[in-house]
Amino acid sequence: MMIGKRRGWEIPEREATPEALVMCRRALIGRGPAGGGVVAAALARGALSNPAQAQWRLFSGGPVLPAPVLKPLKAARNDAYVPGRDITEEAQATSYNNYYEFGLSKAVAGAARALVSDPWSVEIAGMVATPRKIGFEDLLGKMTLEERVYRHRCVETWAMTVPWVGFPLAKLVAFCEPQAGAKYVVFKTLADPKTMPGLGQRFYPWPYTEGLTMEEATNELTFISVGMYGKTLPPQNGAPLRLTVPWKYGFKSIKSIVKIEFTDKRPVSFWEGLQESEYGFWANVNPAVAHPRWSQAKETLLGSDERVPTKIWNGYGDQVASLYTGLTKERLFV
Ligand SMILES: Nc1nc2c(c(=O)[nH]1)N[C@H]1C(S)=C(S)[C@@H](COP(=O)(O)O)O[C@H]1N2
Ligand SMILES: [Mo]
Repeated sequence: MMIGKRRGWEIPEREATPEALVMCRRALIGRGPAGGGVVAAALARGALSNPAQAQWRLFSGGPVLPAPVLKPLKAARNDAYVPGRDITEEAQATSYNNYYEFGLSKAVAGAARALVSDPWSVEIAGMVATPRKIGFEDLLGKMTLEERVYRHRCVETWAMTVPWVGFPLAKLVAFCEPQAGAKYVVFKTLADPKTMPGLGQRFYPWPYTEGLTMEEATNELTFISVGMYGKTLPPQNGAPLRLTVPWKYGFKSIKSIVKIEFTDKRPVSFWEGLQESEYGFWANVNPAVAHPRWSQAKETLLGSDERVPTKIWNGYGDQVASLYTGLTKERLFV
């Protein structure tokens, strides 16, 4: 029997089947060689047992790059947000990741070192007073940083608790000066085929895209993270800036943002575009609503064997439940 702490990457497969697995299989069957040709060929050779593994092997063939130097990024902790559970060990939160642009494995940290996050700029587009680009350092200069400890819940049923450093998205929205008619904020991740091997997998609707309503985006909880554990973000966690939406499943928390667009049309998110029946636009955490492949009743805390009950809105109902009153026709969960 195993005693003591389980490392994040040792979570049993049955509890953490990659989100991508079914997508891959679908792509292989549905679109044949056009979509997953290389993977299909490897499978045909009997070299690999499943598509996710196959892709990871293909992705991980590159040279080992040096670890990035993270800068200290201290900010006062905002004590209004009490996580109610222990902070996850930094080594866990930075080594068990989802970042499909760099591979389907949880061990993408090495591959993600190829990400060039300096220099970086963010495009502000769509229904705003003045469409423009802003450099990451310039943007930081306009924001006041704080630390917030939030719970994170992935639909694959693992969870973590992280001290993020950043600023409320509401501040960035105000800086963007959206027009009165804007209803949604859309975010896009960098899509660089030279550094991101996942982009070779064309059946994925790159770039990774996510969206929130203006009400969600300006809720006090919604956060832009630029650091974690008192340092700048490591590439695998979405350097140099990523969204953190703690009451929604983790896939809404889009990494390495290069574009923020305001629109009056609801966007189609990355996972929604792949498999609408499994991943809706709203994706709010609810233990009572199962994902077709995983019950959402419980979660495993990274670094432990513990399975703990999941809370509706991931425990953030006081701040966000009111956002959804009246939306009775919408599929608010998964
Ligand atoms: N661009 C991009 N953002 C992404 C993902 C991704 O694959 N690509 N994965 C999402 C998922 S499914 C989760 S659970 C979280 C994981 O964040 P972490 O690796 O920092 O824990 O990032 C989200 N943001
Ligand atoms: Mo996730």
